[in-house]
Amino acid sequence: MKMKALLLAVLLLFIPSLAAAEISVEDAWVRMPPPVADTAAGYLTLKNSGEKDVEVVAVESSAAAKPEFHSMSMHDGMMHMMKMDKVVVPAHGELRFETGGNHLMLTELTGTLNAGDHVMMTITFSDGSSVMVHAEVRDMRSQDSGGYDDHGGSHGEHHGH
Ligand SMILES: [Cu+2]
Repeated sequence: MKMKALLLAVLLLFIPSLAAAEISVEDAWVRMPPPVADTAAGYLTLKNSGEKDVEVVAVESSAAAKPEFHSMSMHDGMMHMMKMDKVVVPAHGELRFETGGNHLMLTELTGTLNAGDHVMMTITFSDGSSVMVHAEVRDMRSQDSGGYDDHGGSHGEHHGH
């Protein structure tokens, strides 16, 4: 038994650390979409405590057929969003998806999302490891400032201040 334990300990020294072990997920939530919408925006921060950049290759969720990471940019005074081709969490750094900026887009929702629901997502990295994310659905209608916002045009009436 002792030999086995020793062997295992030696083997573990040579296993490269998986991306999933280096990544932590914080502040994950989804904006409650209006009832007729088939998309919802999600936000989260990915933190990388490792020595290497970590690339996200896939995101999956039972709540949406096609979750995507979107970037926001300003062109000619208009906000545009695009699917991100590369999603990289820098070594000893973080990647934020937050309101008014880059975001997670749950497209082709599979059902309705209500405040307090939990959306489960799986984020997979280029080494094949993955993390589970629980994002709570929040009703932000009373807090929307009415400024430009991801999908501002598609999320119903604004209750401005
Ligand atoms: Cu988007």
